[in-house]
Amino acid sequence: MRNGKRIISIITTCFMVTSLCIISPTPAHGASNEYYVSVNGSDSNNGQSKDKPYKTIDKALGNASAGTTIYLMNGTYKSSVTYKLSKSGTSGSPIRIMNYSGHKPVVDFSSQPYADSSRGFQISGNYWVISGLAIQNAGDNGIHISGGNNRILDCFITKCGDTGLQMSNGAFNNEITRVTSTYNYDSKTNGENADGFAAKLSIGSGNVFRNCIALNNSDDGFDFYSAGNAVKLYNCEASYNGKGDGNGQGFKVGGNYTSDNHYLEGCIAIGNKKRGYDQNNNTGFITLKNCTGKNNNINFYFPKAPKSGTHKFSDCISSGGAGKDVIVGATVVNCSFNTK
Ligand SMILES: [Ca+2]
Ligand SMILES: [Ca+2]
Ligand SMILES: [Ca+2]
Repeated sequence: MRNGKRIISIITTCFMVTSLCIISPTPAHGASNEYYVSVNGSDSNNGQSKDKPYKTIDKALGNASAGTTIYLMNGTYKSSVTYKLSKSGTSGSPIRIMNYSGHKPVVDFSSQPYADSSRGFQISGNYWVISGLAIQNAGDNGIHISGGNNRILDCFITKCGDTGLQMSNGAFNNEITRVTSTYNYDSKTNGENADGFAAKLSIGSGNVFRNCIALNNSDDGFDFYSAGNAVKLYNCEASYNGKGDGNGQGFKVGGNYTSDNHYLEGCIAIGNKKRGYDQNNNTGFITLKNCTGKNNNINFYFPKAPKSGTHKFSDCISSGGAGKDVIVGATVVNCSFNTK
C-alpha cells in the first residue's frame, strides 16, 4: 500500500504541476514580439493579433527588435521605398518577416524608380529571416544583402530591374534556401546586368545557396564575379538565362581574376544562352560534384588551370550543347564531358 500511496502522490503532484501550467499566464497570442500586417489593417491598431493588424510593413519594422516576428497576411503590399533592414537580431533571436501560415503575401515595388538605389529589401544588418514572400518589380535588386547571418527561405523573386537577390560589400554567412529568382531584367541596359542570384563584388565567407532556382533571367543564373571568397551551392538550378545583351551563363563561377574556391554539388544548368558552368577567369579551383549541364551553348567551360591545385570534377554529366566542353587543370572522376 505504501507503494500505491506513493504512486498516487506522484500522480497528484504531476496533475497539480500540469494544472499550474494550464492556468499560469502563457504569453498571449501576439505578444509584443509578434506583429501582424494586413492590407486591410490599420497602423493605428496595436498590430499584435491577426484581428488587429497593422496596414504597413514599415509600421511593423519600426517596432521590430531582436526576437520580433512580423507576419504578413494575404494581399499585395506596395512600396515605393526600400525596406532598409539595418537593425540586427541575434543568433538566438533573429528578426523575422514571414508569411502568416498558409498565406501568400506579395511585396510589390513597381512604383519605385528604375535606379540602382531602388532595392526592395536592403539588409545591412545581421540575423534577419525573410521567408514565404513573393517580391517583385523592384527598381534594382529584389533583395540586397551586405550584412551577415541572414536567412532567406521559400521566397519567389521576379521582374526586378537588376539581379533578383544579390550579396555584395562583405556579406557573410548568409544562407539562401528554396528561393526562385526569375524574369529579372535590366531594361535600360538591355539585360546585361540582371542575374537570378549574385554573390559578387567582394563578399565575405560562409555564404550558401541551397535548392535555389534561377530561371529566365536576362544576364546570368548565378554570378560570382570578383567574389573574393568561396560560395557553396547545393542542388541549385540555372536554366534558360541570357536575353538581350545578357551574358547568359548558368553558373558564372568567377571573374576579375580573384581566387575563389567555389563548391557546387548536385546542381543543374539547362539551356543557358552561353555556358552552363563558366570559369570566367577565376584563378582558384572549382569543385563540381554530381553536376549536370544540358543543352547550353557549351555545358562546361574551364579553359585555365587554377593557380595552385586542380579543379575537382566528379560524377558530372554533359549532355547536348552546340560546342564542346573545355576542361583544363582538373582532376576528373567519373564524368561524361564532351571534350573530343
Ligand atoms: Ca542596377
Ligand atoms: Ca553581364
Ligand atoms: Ca552577371
